[in-house]
Amino acid sequence: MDNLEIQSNDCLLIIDVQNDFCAAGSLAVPDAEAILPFINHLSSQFGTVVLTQDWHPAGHSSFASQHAGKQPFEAIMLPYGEQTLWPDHCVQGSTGSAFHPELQTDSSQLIIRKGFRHDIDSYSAFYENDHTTTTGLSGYLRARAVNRVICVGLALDYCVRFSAIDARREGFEALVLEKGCRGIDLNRSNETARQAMREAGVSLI
Ligand code: VGL
Ligand code: ZN
Repeated sequence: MDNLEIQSNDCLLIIDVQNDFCAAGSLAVPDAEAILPFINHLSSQFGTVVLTQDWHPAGHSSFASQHAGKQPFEAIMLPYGEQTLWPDHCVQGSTGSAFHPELQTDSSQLIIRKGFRHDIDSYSAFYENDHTTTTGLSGYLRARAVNRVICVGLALDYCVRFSAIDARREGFEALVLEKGCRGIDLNRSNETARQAMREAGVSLI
């Protein structure tokens, strides 16, 4: 693959490739299925592969349906800061929360579920949106002597963005392979995300 030589202490982090973020899902990311062949080809080449799964209880606080008078994609203030509101999505155990049926999951060793606390959303694979509550992923990666985290998945401008930036914050090198990502792109958020990632020292390939 262009510009990337896979090393033994790399981790491939495959973010939220779930039905609800794909066509016919409740929070469909444009062109999401296009990333599947690329990700499947990549994952067979890494010694460490971690999947994340957005995993909300019904009635989660990030759902617009829980806030009177609010519509999806509006923002509100929660105790930990600003939170964008979403359509109900990735409810634990629902079809929408399952991995896309064409995602090859056999070569992964760990699934990090996130967003399972009713009152806190979690975009990043490392920290919930309060930027304090950890998912435990850094400890796992350190214990496996990982030093580079290579990110792909959905959505570029939310969960991929915050995961890659937190990987840097945790002292890992972080790369985002754009060919393996698609964004929601609310108010040009794809470009905002690219800028924020570059400023944090994430390499975009
Ligand atoms: C995501 C919005 C809400 C994502 C998850 O995976 O990027 N975006 N929940
Ligand atoms: Zn979510």
